[in-house]
Amino acid sequence: MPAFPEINRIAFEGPQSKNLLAFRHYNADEKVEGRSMRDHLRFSVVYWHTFRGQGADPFGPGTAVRPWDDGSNSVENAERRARVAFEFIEKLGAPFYAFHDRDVAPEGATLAESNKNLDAVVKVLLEEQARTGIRLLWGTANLFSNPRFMHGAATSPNSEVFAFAAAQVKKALEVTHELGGAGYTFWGGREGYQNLWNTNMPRELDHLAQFLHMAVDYAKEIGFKGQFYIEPKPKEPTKHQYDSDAAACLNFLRQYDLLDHLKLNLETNHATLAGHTMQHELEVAGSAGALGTIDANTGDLLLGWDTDQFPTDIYLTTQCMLSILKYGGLQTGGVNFDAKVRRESFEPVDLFHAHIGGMETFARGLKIAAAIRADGQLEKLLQERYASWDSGLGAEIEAGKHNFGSLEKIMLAKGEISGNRSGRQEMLENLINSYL
Ligand code: XLS
Ligand code: NI
Ligand code: NI
Repeated sequence: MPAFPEINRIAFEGPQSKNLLAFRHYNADEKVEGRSMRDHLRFSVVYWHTFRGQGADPFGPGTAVRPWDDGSNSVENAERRARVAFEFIEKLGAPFYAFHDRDVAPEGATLAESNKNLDAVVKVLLEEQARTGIRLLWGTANLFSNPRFMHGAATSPNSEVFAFAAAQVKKALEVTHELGGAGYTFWGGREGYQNLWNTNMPRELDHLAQFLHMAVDYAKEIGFKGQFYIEPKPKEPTKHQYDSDAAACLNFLRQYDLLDHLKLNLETNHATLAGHTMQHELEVAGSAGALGTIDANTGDLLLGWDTDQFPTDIYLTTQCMLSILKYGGLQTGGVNFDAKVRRESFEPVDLFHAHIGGMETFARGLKIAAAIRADGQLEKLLQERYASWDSGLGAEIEAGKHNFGSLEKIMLAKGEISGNRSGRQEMLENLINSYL
């Protein structure tokens, strides 16, 4: 029996449509800059929010109505839920999904039992992938919910916790490989500290790096060729997470010789929690050649935590897509909706409205970004701003033909610079608005 009997495959009906269960802008086959929107955006649905989120908050229990879910921790319930997940993703028309090991299958009393539960559900996932053609964007292991991870996983002061986490990631990698996953993500849920008086930071960082190297080695061993990602987030649940932002992650990866093996999975709400914009994070990752994939959501700037709302702001998605296109587009990565419906949107159909909104907002961002690029005015103005580096003194400096002594000589002779140009910030902001 279908879980969403009254909903058909969400169709592209064009900008004139008034149907709120249709796409007006996301037309999967339409080409933008020579690539289909499907391939540019590589939309992905997350299992944890969409199929496990109940809408609970610190002040009250979940509100979500999910008739297919009996609320039990049985493998049977998990298998049924997996079929429903694929019905949803197929009707939505998203080509990918992502999950944590413990989202899809219940944790058992022992590691062996947990692995067995996971294998049972993975069988269903394999069948559903084959039936629908939907693929796994990335897998990951939940190393933060179970109380054993209270002090962290790879950064726990308890070496047995490190070992348990290693065993769990080993299995998650095998499963991701079996499902043909395009990637594997590490989000350091509790890899940080609550209190520096009880924390040996350098030792914890060494352990985290060792852990990631073990993962890279094991991927090689089993022939998993998917892309590894590290997902920055500054805090929550810990007071400080080591992977706090793109720059901190890059520094860590470089220090521990991991830069060749991991790219970044950037999430909008994590960027804002870190005091940055998503555009900033994309530029930091992109300029280092480490822009891998994005967790598409948005926070509420009036609230101080990770609200993980669906993106609805076209200005934001335009910025995202401009940076993504600039750095060569998404390859192994995708636009992964790490987002949840709010507690008051408790009906199954709200899951469709939420995802349709996110997809539409990104589709518009993509088209606007492509229009900005095609027009070329922004690029031209940017080039002009740096024109002093294109010839004469600037070109000589870039070519390494100068030192402090030679530059001092030039400036002593000139006495003062010839003058600066306006940054034209308001004009550029107006220019961007003219495309929206
Ligand atoms: C939590 C993170 C998490 C990761 C996957 O804030 O966004 O959901 O994406 O572990
Ligand atoms: Ni995320
Ligand atoms: Ni998040």
